[in-house]
Amino acid sequence: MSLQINETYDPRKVEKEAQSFWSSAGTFVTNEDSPGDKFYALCMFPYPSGNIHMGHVRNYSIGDAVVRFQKMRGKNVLQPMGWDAFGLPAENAAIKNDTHPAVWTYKNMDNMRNQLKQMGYGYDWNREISTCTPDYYRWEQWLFIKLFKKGLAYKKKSLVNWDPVDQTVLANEQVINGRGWRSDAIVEKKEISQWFLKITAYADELLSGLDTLNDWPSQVKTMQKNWIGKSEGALISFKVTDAESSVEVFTSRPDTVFGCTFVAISPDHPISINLSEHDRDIKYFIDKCNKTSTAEADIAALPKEGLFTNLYAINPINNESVPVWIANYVLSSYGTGAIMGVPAHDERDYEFAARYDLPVKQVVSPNKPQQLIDQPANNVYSDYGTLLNSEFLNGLESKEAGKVIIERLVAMNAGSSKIQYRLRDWGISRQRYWGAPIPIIYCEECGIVPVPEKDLPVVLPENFDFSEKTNVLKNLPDFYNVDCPCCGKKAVRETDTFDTFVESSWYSARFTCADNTNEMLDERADYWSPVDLYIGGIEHAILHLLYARFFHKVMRDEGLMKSDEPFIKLFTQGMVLKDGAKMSKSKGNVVNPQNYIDTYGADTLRLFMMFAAPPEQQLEWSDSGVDGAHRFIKRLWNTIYRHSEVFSSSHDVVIQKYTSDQQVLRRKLHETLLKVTEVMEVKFSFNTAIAAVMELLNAYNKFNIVDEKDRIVCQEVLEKIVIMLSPIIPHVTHVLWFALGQKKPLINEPWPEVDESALHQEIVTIAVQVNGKFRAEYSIKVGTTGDILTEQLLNLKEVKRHITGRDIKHTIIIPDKLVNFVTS
Ligand code: ANZ
Ligand code: ZN
Repeated sequence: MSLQINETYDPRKVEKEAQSFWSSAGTFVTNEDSPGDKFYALCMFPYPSGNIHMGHVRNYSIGDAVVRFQKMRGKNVLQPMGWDAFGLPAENAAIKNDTHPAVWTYKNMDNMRNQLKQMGYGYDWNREISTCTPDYYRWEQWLFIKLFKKGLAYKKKSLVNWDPVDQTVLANEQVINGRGWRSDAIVEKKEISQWFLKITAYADELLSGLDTLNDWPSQVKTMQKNWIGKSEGALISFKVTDAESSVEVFTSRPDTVFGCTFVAISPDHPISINLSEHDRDIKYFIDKCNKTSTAEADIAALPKEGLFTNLYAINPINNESVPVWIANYVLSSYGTGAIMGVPAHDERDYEFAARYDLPVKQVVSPNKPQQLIDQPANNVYSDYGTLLNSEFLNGLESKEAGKVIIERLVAMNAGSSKIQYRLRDWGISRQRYWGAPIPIIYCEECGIVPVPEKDLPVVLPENFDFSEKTNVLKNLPDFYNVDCPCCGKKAVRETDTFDTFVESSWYSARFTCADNTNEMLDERADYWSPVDLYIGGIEHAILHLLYARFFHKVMRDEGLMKSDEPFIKLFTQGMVLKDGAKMSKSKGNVVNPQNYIDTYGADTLRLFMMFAAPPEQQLEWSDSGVDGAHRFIKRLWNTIYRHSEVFSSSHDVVIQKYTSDQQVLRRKLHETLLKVTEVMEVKFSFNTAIAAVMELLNAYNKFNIVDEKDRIVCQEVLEKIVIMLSPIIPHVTHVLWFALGQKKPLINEPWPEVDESALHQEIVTIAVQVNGKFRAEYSIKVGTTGDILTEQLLNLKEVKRHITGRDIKHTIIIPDKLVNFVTS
C-alpha cells in the first residue's frame, strides 16, 4: 500500500527527490490570486561573498520553517531571495584575484544560489533580484531624481571620514578607534561635495512610527529611538563683543542660563575658521582636532581641550559677558555647533572649566525651595531641580523655568524653543566603482542636471580592464563625457556611486513585482507589503532598518505604496559561534556548511541549527550536536520503515473507544501538536518544539502494539510527527509522508488541528463490582474519584439491582481501574 522506502536513510537521494519535486511542481512559485491571506516572509538577503556561511544557514532555516508552516496553515506565502550585490569587497577581491568585480560577483551568486537550493529553502526564484543589475538599480536612480526634484536629495560640502587606503568616505560606524574598518588605515578628515538624502525630514515620523511596531524587539526600537535622538530645548543667541556677529547655541537646559560661565564653539565653527586665518595657534589647534575621528563616542572619550578666542559673548538674559572658547568636545554636526557652558550642571563643561579655571556657578538645586543650599563646586548636579542664583527664576522648578526663559528669549528676539534631532541626513555618495551610478550630470551652463527619465538607467560600465584602486568611473571618459540634456553642450556625469544601503532600503518592496520593467512598483506591492516577518542579524538594528523605514515612507509619499511601515514583525537571530567566538575568516574558526551538506545532508544541518539553541540567542557550533541531529533523523526513518512494513490501511477496523494506553499516547500527541503549533505561529522557540517531538517519538517507541487498532493510532502519531517536523526537515519528511501511504505531497497538506478531546477528556473504562463480582463497565474521565465517581456508578441499573435493600458498608476504589461496593 505505502510507497516503499529503503531500510537505510540516504540523505543525498532523499533531498534530491524532494527538491526536484518542489521545483517541478512549482511549489514555492507565488502569485497574488491564490486563496488565503498573504504571508510575506523575508530574510535579509546575502552579500554574494563566495559561499553561504553558518549565519545564513541559521537565518534562512528559521525563515523557511515559518514559511512552510504558514503555507500548510493555508496562507498565500511569499518567500523571495536575492543578492545585495554591490559593495567594496567585490573591488578588493577583484584586485587581489586579478579579475573584475562583476565577474567575481556573478560567479559567487551562482555558487551561493546553488547552495541555497541544496538547503531546500522554499524560495520563489522567479523573483530573484541582483541589486547590481540595471533592471534593479534603474528604479532607485528614478526615485533619486524624484527626490532631487522635491528637495529631498541635495548636494553639499561636508567634512567626511576619509580612508586614505581604500580611498573612500567612511560612515562614522565604519571608523573604529580612528581607523578604517576594512583597511585599518588612520582615518583623515576631508571636505568634499557629496549627495545627501534628507532623512531628517522624516525624523518625527520615524520616531513616532516606532510606537506602532508592536512585533519588533524593544531593544531594536530603543536603539532606533536613541539614534534619532529627539531633544527639546532652546536656541539662544549670544552677541559677540567687538564683532558684528553673534553665536547661537543649542541647549536642552534653558533653565540653567544664569549658570553659563563661557560659550564654546566647535573647531569647524565659522568663527573658528575665520579666526584661524590670522591666528596660528588657533589654526594649529583646529588641525589637531581634525585629525581625530568624527565619531561621537570617540570625541566623548577625549580629554576636554580648548583655546580661548579672545572674544566675549553677552548672555542675553542677564547681559553678562562670558569668554568664547573653541573646544574639542563641541560637535560641529549637532545643534548649532556651539554651546553655553554651564559647568555646575554639565559634566563635560565641568571638566573643561576645571582644566581652564573657569568659574562654576550653581543655579539648580536638588532640594525643595525652602532648603536651598549651595552645592560644593566639585559636584556636578545634572538633574532637574529648583532654581537658585537666577533672579526671577529663583524658586521655580526646572521645566517651568525653561518655559519662562524661552518666553523671554522670544520676546527679546534672542532665541526660541527648538526641537533638535541627533539624526543626520544620509550621505549617499561613495567614491567607488562597484555601485549604482548617481544619475546626475554637471553642465557649466545649466549646473546640476538630473538625467532625464527616458535616459535611465545610467548603466555602470562593466566592460573594461579593472585594476585601478581609485574610483574608476573617473578614469572612463566614455562614461562621464556626455551632452547636457538641457542645452546640449559638453557636460560630465557624476562619477560617485550610491551607498549600497540604498539598494537594501527598498528590495523588500521590489520583490513583490520584480518582473515589472515599466514601473518601480505596482499594485502587487500593496498586496504583499508590509513584510509580515523580517528576519536578520541584530547588527542591522539601526542603519539598515532605519533607511528601509525611511525609503518605505518616501515611496508611500510618491504614491507607490500605501502602507506606512515596511516590516510588521522583526526577528533578530543570534550569532553562530565556534569555541565561544563569532565565526570569522580572520579568526580562522569558520565551519563551512557545504561540508555538512555533503556528509550529513541539509536536513541534519537544519535540524541542528534549529535545535541547538533558542533562535534569538547565540548558538555554539558542535560537531557532536550535528551527529545527534543526524541520529535522530535516522531513528525517525527506522521507526517509520518498521511501521510501514506491517501497517496496512486497507482494513475496515474502526476505533469506537480508545484504550487507556492509546489515550495516553494520543494525549501526548495532541499536547505536542498544540505546543509545536504555538511555537511556529508566535513563540519561535523552535528548539523546544523539536524537543517535544523527540519526546513524543520516545513515548511512541514505548507504546505496546497489540492489535490493528494500536497500529491505527501509531499511524496517526507518525503522520503528525512527520507533519510537525516538516517545516524544519522538509526533505526527509516529504519522503516519509509517502512511506506512510499518503498520496498527496506533504507540503500541500493542511496543518492538522489539535484534537481537543484527546487533550482534555481522557476517558478510562472502569470495572464496577458489587461484593467483588463484576457487574458493569463504565467510562469516565481519568482521575475521577470520590463521591463524583460513586454517585454515577450507583445510578447504573446493573449496580442498583444488586444493592437495593442493603447498606453499603464500604467502597473500594482503585482509581481509573475498578470500584467495588461492599454491602452488608
Ligand atoms: C547648557 C546645558 C546645561 C546643557 C546643562 C546640558 C546640561 P542632548 O540632550 O543630547 O540634545 N550640546 C549642544 N550642542 C552641542 C554640540 N554641538 N556638541 C556638544 N554638546 C552640545 O544634549 C544637549 C546638550 O548638549 C545641550 O544642552 C548642550 O549643553 C550640549 F546643565 O546646554 B546643554
Ligand atoms: Zn547645459
